[in-house]
Parts: sequence; C-alpha cells; structure tokens
Amino acid sequence: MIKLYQFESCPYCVKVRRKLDQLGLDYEKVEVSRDRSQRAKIKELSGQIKVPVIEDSDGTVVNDSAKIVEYLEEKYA
Ligand SMILES: N[C@@H](CCC(=O)N[C@@H](CS)C(=O)NCC(=O)O)C(=O)O
Repeated sequence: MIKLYQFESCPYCVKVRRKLDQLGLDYEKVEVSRDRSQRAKIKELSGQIKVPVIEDSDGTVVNDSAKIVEYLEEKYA
C-alpha cells in the first residue's frame, strides 16, 4: 500500500490526497511531526524534510506534490 507522509492541514498534502482519492487508491497516512528535528524518517527516505512524500509499495519514493501527482497519474490512471 502507498504511504503518504503528511500534515493533515498542509495544502500540498490535500492536493495529493485528492489525487489518491480520485484514482481510488488505498493509502496509509503517516502524520509527520511539525518539529523539523523529528523528521529523520522522511529525510532518510527522500533526502529532504518537506511534506508531502509518498512511498509506494514497490519502494519508489517521491516528494513534491506536483511530482507526486504526475507519478500517480502515470502509474495508476
Ligand atoms: N513544493 C512543495 C512544497 C511542500 C511544502 O512546502 N510543504 C510544507 C508543508 S505545507 C513543509 O513541509 N514545509 C516545511 C516545514 O513545515 O518545515 C510541494 O509542492 O510539495
């Protein structure tokens, strides 16, 4: 299943959730701390600390909402 690292109120995360819902994809939300020092997991995964980040079931990791939407459309639309 796709994992979405996010904040609930982040507008870029809303955009990605909308696309996941539109495509009918199951996904797990992982709430990321607002404290930048607590973002070791997404830093390790994506090389940066901003959300959203997705980790697909095949291990593909994508950050940046525009790139994530493009990835989801190419792979699942
Ligand atoms: N261009 C990025 C922007 C992502 C972004 O700025 N996310 C904010 C949350 S809405 C963030 O993680 N900011 C860093 C922080 O909160 O420390 C995208 O479209 O995903």
